[in-house]
Amino acid sequence: MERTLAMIKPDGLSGNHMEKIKEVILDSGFEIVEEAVVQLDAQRASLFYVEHSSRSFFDSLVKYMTSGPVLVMILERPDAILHWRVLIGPTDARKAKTSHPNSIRAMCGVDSEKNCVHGSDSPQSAAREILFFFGDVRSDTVEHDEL
Ligand code: YYY
Ligand code: MG
Repeated sequence: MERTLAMIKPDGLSGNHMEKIKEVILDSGFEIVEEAVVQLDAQRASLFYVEHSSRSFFDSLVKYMTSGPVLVMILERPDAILHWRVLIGPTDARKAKTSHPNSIRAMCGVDSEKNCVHGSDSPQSAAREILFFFGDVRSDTVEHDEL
């Protein structure tokens, strides 16, 4: 089993795409282990995307990510990280609409900034991003073993 961090970004929530996205998630064999609605402030959004802090789009990205609440989820299934990345499609939603028409970003994204959803891109970023939003989440088995 593997876990990844998925997020429905502000335009995804305000555009009422949540139900459809959750349907895709469950139909694709993921379990939603944890979920939370979070309002990011500029400091938290900047920290989440710190690897992009020198990019020209950064200020605009932070503004977008703080424009409304997001839904963060821990998703679990075999090969969760890669599987979720494939489902969401390319970063630029305009490109997704032509090259990956069945992807989530094609379905509900707008462009390379307002792309509706996020997914961790590696085991390292999944661990970091799950910790970022949910703290030290452990499986029931681990907790049981520690008793
Ligand atoms: O992982 P992914 O979200 O597909 O793309 P990244 O290259 O990691 O960029 C993170 C985030 O930054 C992207 O989801 C939107 C924003 N962004 C942007 O606003 N403009 C770009 N040209 C590239 C990325
Ligand atoms: Mg990325």
